[in-house]
Amino acid sequence: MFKEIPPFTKQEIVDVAFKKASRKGKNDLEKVTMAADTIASMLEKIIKRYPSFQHLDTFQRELIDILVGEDAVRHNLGALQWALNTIQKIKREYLSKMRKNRDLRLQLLQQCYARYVSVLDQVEENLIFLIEVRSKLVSLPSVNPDSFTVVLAGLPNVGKTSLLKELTGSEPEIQAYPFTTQGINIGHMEYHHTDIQVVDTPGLLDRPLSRRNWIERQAISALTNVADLIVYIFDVSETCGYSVNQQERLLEEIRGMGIPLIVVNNKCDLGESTYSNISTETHKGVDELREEIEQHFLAHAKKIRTTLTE
Ligand SMILES: Nc1nc2c(ncn2[C@@H]2O[C@H](COP(=O)(O)OP(=O)(O)O)[C@@H](O)[C@H]2O)c(=O)[nH]1
Ligand SMILES: [Mg+2]
Repeated sequence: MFKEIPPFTKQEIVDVAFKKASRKGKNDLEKVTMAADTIASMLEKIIKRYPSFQHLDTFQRELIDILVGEDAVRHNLGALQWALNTIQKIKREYLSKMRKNRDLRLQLLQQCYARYVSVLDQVEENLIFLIEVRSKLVSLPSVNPDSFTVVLAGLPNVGKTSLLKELTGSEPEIQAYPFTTQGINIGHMEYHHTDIQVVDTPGLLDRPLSRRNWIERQAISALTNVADLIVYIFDVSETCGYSVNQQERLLEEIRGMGIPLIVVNNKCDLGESTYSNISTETHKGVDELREEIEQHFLAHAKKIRTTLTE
């Protein structure tokens, strides 16, 4: 959807518009008209192809707001709309001048072109900003807002990615998440033909929140807003490189988010704990975990049905 936004720079617009006018405009009046209309239609394409925020799902909308700010996008699109209107006004002004002063037509044409360029100069920065926004939007992950969403959490190397593969039986689809270098991994579990989305978030729910900057906190908040269930993974064998104590502290933070939570101990082939024990290596406990997730899904689906029939 965001790919359809044309990444026009000021120079491109100038080149295309004047080339077209000089090739196709049969006289100076036509050239003034053609250049203006080409500029206007290129600006309009950018404005129109930006999706309106109300039509985006809340996850994407939140990400855009964190990344670039909804107001900033609106403001920059507004500048393009101003340029479009101003160019059309200049066009009408010069067409009328040219009709009155036949002898000065060539001079007026040059003056008019210079004014078009000067308007575009004034929105050059806005065009650059919008191209940057576009490139960020194109790489946004698409989490289906209608699916039940399970988010995996736990310190690095406890086995989140391994568990995602176990639960969803496939290589996860890695999508860019602009707040981490590693992206997020998304897999799908099916339950009676209904999609359950499992999301692994390297670099996000694997470190204490207290050490996060504002942007990262926002990114985590966007993610936890779509989470219907969190599976927190422990590694009491500590082969992940973190102590049980550190893992308990992160668990407490995640518990504080108030999202339904399942806690498991992975790598039980190396060490068992009082939490439900699983091992992605020996597959122990994985089916039971899948069933527990399905129970949460059913309870959630039931809740949705009761709210719908209320
Ligand atoms: N012994 C053992 N090793 C595991 C198990 N699950 C994962 N690992 C290993 O732990 C390491 C980290 O796993 P990974 O899934 O990448 O962890 P993540 O960083 O939380 O995504 C890898 O070397 C895995 O092979 C398990 O159940 N038992
Ligand atoms: Mg991983």
